[in-house]
Formats: sequence, structure tokens, C-alpha cells
Amino acid sequence: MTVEIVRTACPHDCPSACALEVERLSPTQIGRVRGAADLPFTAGVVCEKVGRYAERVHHPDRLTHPMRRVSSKGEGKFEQISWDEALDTIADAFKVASDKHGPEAVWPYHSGGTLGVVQRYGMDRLSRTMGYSGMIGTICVTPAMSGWAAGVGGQRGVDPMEIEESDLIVVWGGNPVHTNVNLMNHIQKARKTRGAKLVVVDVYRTSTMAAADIGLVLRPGTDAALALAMMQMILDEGLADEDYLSEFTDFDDDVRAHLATKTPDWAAAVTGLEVDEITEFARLYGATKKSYIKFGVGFTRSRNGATNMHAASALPAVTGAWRQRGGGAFWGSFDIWGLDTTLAHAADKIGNVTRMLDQSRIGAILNGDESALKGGPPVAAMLIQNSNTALVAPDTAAVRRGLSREDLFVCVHEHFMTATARYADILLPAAMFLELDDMYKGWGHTALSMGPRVLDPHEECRSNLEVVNALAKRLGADHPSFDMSASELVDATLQASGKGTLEDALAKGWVDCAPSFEDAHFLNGFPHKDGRFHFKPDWAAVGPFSAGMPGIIDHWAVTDTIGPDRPLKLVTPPSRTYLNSSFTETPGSKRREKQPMAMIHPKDAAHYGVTDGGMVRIGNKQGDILLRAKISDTAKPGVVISEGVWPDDAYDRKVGINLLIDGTPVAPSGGAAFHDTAIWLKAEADELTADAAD
Ligand SMILES: Nc1nc2c(c(=O)[nH]1)N[C@H]1C(S)=C(S)[C@@H](COP(=O)(O)OP(=O)(O)OC[C@H]3O[C@@H](n4cnc5c(=O)[nH]c(N)nc54)[C@H](O)[C@@H]3O)O[C@H]1N2
Ligand SMILES: Nc1nc2c(c(=O)[nH]1)N[C@H]1C(S)=C(S)[C@@H](COP(=O)(O)OP(=O)(O)OC[C@H]3O[C@@H](n4cnc5c(=O)[nH]c(N)nc54)[C@H](O)[C@@H]3O)O[C@H]1N2
Ligand code: SF4
Ligand SMILES: [Mo]
Repeated sequence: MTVEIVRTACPHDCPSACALEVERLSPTQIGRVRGAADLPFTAGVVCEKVGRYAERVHHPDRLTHPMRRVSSKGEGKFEQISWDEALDTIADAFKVASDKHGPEAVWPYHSGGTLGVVQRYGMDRLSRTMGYSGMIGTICVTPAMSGWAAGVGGQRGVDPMEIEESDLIVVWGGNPVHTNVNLMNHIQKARKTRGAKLVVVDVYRTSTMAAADIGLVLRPGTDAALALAMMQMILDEGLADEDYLSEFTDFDDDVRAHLATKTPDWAAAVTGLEVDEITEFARLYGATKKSYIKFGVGFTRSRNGATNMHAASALPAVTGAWRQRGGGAFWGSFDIWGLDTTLAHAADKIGNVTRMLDQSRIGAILNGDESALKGGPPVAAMLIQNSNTALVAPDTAAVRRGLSREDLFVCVHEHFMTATARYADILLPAAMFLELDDMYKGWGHTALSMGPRVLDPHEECRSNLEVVNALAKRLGADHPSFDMSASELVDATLQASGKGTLEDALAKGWVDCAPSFEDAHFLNGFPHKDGRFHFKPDWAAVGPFSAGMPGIIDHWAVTDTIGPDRPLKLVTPPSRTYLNSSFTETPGSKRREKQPMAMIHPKDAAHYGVTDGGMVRIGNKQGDILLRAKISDTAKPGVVISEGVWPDDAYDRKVGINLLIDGTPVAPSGGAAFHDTAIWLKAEADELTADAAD
């Protein structure tokens, strides 16, 4: 067999958007997948789950043909039908819903299954041409974006490639060993070549923290208190860059007086850190000019997540680290791409969308909550692509009640029989990235990675674009893009954006979209009207749920209430070889992850009579689930960690862990508090649990 190496890019919901080299064994078969060496951020590194992508693309359980539901919703029994019949049925259902309630009753819904510029957002063209409901994509980064918008202004920052020139690297509220492995590679280079120090701030001793010089384990939702105390000390000890503060920020006497009260003692009581831990980190950060903070998103998935991001994002403004090469901060590059999406997303028709619905409030929306529906008609028909909402959205029980409604038509377009797919009226088989064309925004760096098709489509699988274009024809939707292929749309988008042609981009493998050094470091000012970083944020300008948010940088104590009925805090961070609920089907990932665990502090274990390897039930008013206990002092007492979003089958109630996650929008712009859930816990007797654990 001849092995050919072909180039493409990873589409998964990950900051890396790796450029890939794929062993092609035949037009329908791949071998190993490797990171390409020439895209500087990828630098030849790839995560283990994509390295063995052959397991996913050639998985025997892939959906292979269109199907119609023949059981009750959620039960998941289907029979094969033709593509024509499937598409006709969907188009008819959309017309019926639209005739009965108006076009806003149809809700195309997508998430980040693919981050493709064309294949992810392409369904917006249906909403925009037909006047269907649009979607505000809040499930992932909205709290992080809101916090960054409040202080910094625009969604960009210092290119993580500059880490290699930093003397101090802080990974704050992120776990790149699991979620962004390429970043770790650049961090390790800086440590080897310049002796840079690595500090990790998290709520448990993650694999990333294991590699750090200093690891700070604090209580969930208290990062702002740590940041404030650091600023207090840096100002107090004369380590602040006062010139920078007056030239580039709104810092004034009010802010100075306010920060003066935020002492390490105060912060130690809030965060659970030792005073010495806070002062040591503050002095190290204050004294190192080339300090780079890489913020993760994990620490923003809390009711006060946006204020945590805002507070921590002020640190480089206090030391003036933004001025330095290798200094400053970064969390994501969402504002740098400058793409003209008139064709790819029907941006020219955006005015036809009269109602935008919040993706994370799908439970409330499908159950007729008037505020979530914005006073408009019920949702009566959906097309779901790139999302396993029945498992990953907050308030799983409400989502599933909604998806079970007999008066709701649901089409799901998927790779596998997911929890969501089981609720479909029509289930369509989706092509995987190796079988389609697209380009991907690397939101954890600055390149658009090119992802051309390298395999023939599997069985009857079709891409998102093909499905949307075929539906558009049946619905009479009018837009030139509905006659275009994915590669034509990529080409047209690049050209309209002044980024060359598809041919040039494919030859290189990516398109560099990095802002200039001055813009990335905000040396021309911050993207606010006054050009300054804001210690006094205008939250009302950021989002609609700003009531009660602090008008001056602060720790906002609004996390889920710990009390006698729910004395512990649950955090549900990503596991290493699952990606949200993707890869939970691949043998390599299953072997590695084994089963969902609850990591419980020895003090709590003793208090509740939990044994290592025994079973515990955790719950709140939304429900309860059973987990296997691992006794570990990885987190603070009172904090329970359960990594991974596992399929229903991993739990005794046959419902995933988001059963326990509350669906109230995070202030000020929405999003879910995935890592902020107060719970009760009890040990369960072994004989009761032996079956459920298998
Ligand atoms: N292997 C793998 N990779 C992934 C994913 C995955 O599920 N698995 N998911 C992908 C997606 S969709 C995204 S958005 C990114 C997210 O990637 P990251 O930016 O790394 O964010 P998270 O993984 O959500 O959270 C990371 C860390 O935040 C910590 N954390 C939680 N609460 C707090 C807190 O209050 N304070 C502090 N300091 N830390 C806290 C968690 O313990 C966790 O270790 O990763 C992507 N990559
Ligand atoms: N408890 C808890 N819940 C969480 C999180 C957490 O940390 N803890 N993280 C949250 C975050 S950050 C996010 S982003 C969300 C993610 O939520 P989702 O984006 O829903 O992520 P996945 O569960 O991986 O589901 C994506 C689905 O898209 C499918 N898919 C992939 N590519 C394609 C394609 O090209 N076409 C079609 N039609 N389908 C495709 C995949 O098979 C997969 O089933 O989950 C959130 N939920
Ligand atoms: S999941 Fe992330 S790290 Fe893994 S190959 Fe894809 S982009 Fe790279
Ligand atoms: Mo995400």
C-alpha cells in the first residue's frame, strides 16, 4: 500500500485549529494524523485524540444514511429513507411551522462541532433569507468575551507565539495539557530556552499545574479576589507602572482607594489560598516585565465569570506588561479575522432576522418561557447541526422535555447516534472534515487554517453546506451562495476579504491574520471610545443582564449558594481525550477515560463516609447522579471535580451531568455556569451500585 501524506486542518472546537498531515492509505481510508511542522503555532504537535482520528472517521457506528424516527422521541429507533424524502419532509415541516406561527417559529441551531467558516455558520443563511429565528451562540465563550470587552474592549491580545520571549507565563483558569496542547509546547520552549517560570491558577491540580513552577489552587469563582490583592500589593510596593496607568487606563483615585482595601488577608479568606501564596505570586508578577497571561475560559464559567475575567485582565495594565514583547495577555482572537461573510453567511440579509434566541437557554425556549422566547411565537421546527445539545447544554431535563414535544419538528444532522440525535424526527448522516472543504479560525492563535477535502464521502454522508443548500432550494430561499460549493465559498470569502485566493492559501496551508505588534499590545490604545483600559466598566453597554454588577473592578460574590442543603461545589472541566461530548465513541479515548469520577477531598470523604473507589450520589434541585469516588486533595475541601461530558450511558439515571447545571444566563450577556453548581453528596452502599457502575 502506498501511503500518501495530504494536508488539511482540524475542525474541532479547540483553540488550536491545527494544520494537519494525514496519511492517506486510499481515497476512503486514512492512517495516522500528525501536526504540520510549518504552521508556527501547530509546530508539528497534535493531540492524541486527533492523532488516532482513523478511529473516528472509520468508526463502525457512524451514521450512513438518512432516517425517519419510528419510536417515541428520545428512544432512538429509526428506519432508512432516501435523501429526497428526508429533505422534502424537513422543508414541509418548516413550511407548516412558518405558516402556522410565522417564520420565527423555525430555529436553525448550531454549535461548535465544526469551527468551519463555511460549514459551521452556513445555516445562518437559511435564517437570514427566510426570516427564521437567529441564534446567539453563548454556550462557550460569552462570559469570557464579556469580561474582556468590559476592560480591554476588543477580542484580541498578544499572539501566544510571543510566549517564547516571556520570562513569566501564567496560565489562568485553563488546562492546556487537556484543551490546547500546542500552547504547552510553546510554554515548554520558553522554559527551556530562557528559564521562564510557569504559574498555573486553577481550582484543582490539573495536568497543566503538574508541569508548573508554582500552582495556585483556589476556590471556584474567586479569581477576581486573587487579582485584586495582587494589584493592591503591586501598587503598594511601588511595582506598578504609574505612567502606563495614567496614559493608557481610566485608573484614578477612586480605583486606587478601592484597591487599597483588597489586601492579601482579605483575598486569602475569599480564595482559600495562603497569604504567602498570594504575596509570592504578586511580587513575582509585579517584578517581571515580560509577563504573559494566557487566560483559559474555565474560570469564566461561573455566575461571576465575566467579572473574574475583567479583574484578572487588569493585571498587565497595572504593571505595563502590555508594552513588552513577550508581555501582556491573551485569551482568544475573535476580532482579528476581517472576513467578508456576505456570501458565506448571507451577512447582507441579516436584517431579515427579527428574533435572536440564546443558544444556552434552549431548555427554557423549548418549554415556552416567554422571556426566553422574547415574546415571540413558540419554536415549532429546528435544524440542528454541530451540536449535541441534549447532553452539553445546561438544564438537561428541560432541554429533553422540550425536544420531546409532539408539536416540535426536529431534524438532527450528525456523525453518530448522540443523545440529541435520539430526539430527531429526521436524522441525517454528516460528512466529517476529511470529507469536505473549509477553513478554520484558530481562536487560540492568529492563523486561518485551510482544510481541504482529502477523502471521498463516507456512504451517503453529506456536509452541512450540502444540506443547507438543498433545503434552501426546496424552501425557495434566494441567495447566490445556495448555488455555490464549499470551496467556491472559501475562495470567494478570501478574495472579498483581501486575503488572496483559495489556491494561494492551499499552497501555504494557512492565512496569517495576526494584528500588528502595536495593535496586539494595544499600544495605539484600547478599543474603547476613550482608548483606555477600563477599571470602571460599563457593564450595561456589554450586555442586557448587567443589573447589580460592580461599577468598579471587584470580586462579585454571586456564585451558587453553598448552604446546609447543598454544602459542596461541583466543577465539570474537560477531560483529556474527549472533546465536549465528541470522541466519547472512539476506543482510544474510552480506554483512557474509563468512567466518570468524582474527585473528593479527604476531609469531605471522611465527613460523608466516602471510600476511595466507592460510589457517591451528588445532586441539587434539578436532579441527582451517581459517580465513582476518587479521594484526592487535588482541590480545596468542599470542591468536587468531575472531568468530562460523558454520554448518558455512563450514569445510572441515563442522563448526563448537565442535569445538575442551572440554565440561568450568566451576567451580563448570557452563557452557562458549568463550573458553578452547589450540590449535596452522599455515599451509596456498594451492593446498590454494583450494577450501575458497570
Ligand atoms: N481535550 C479536550 N479539549 C478541549 C475540550 C474538551 O472538552 N476536551 N473543549 C474545547 C472547548 S469547547 C473549549 S471552550 C476549550 C476550553 O479550554 P480551557 O480554556 O482550558 O477552559 P476549560 O477547559 O473550560 O477550563 C479549564 C480549567 O478551568 C478550571 N476552572 C474552573 N473553574 C475555575 C475557577 O473558578 N477558577 C480557576 N482559576 N479555574 C477554574 C477548570 O478546573 C479547568 O482546569 O477547550 C477545547 N478543547
Ligand atoms: N458540564 C459541562 N458542560 C459543557 C462544558 C463543560 O466544560 N462542562 N463545555 C461547554 C462548551 S465550552 C461547549 S463549546 C459546549 C460544546 O457543545 P457541542 O458543540 O454540542 O459539542 P459536542 O458535544 O462535541 O457536540 C458537537 C457535535 O457536532 C457533531 N459534528 C461535528 N462536526 C460536524 C459536522 O461537520 N456536521 C454536523 N452536522 N455535525 C458535526 C459531533 O459529532 C458532535 O456530536 O459544551 C458545553 N458544555
Ligand atoms: S482537537 Fe485541538 S489540539 Fe487536537 S488536532 Fe484539533 S485543533 Fe489540534
Ligand atoms: Mo467551548
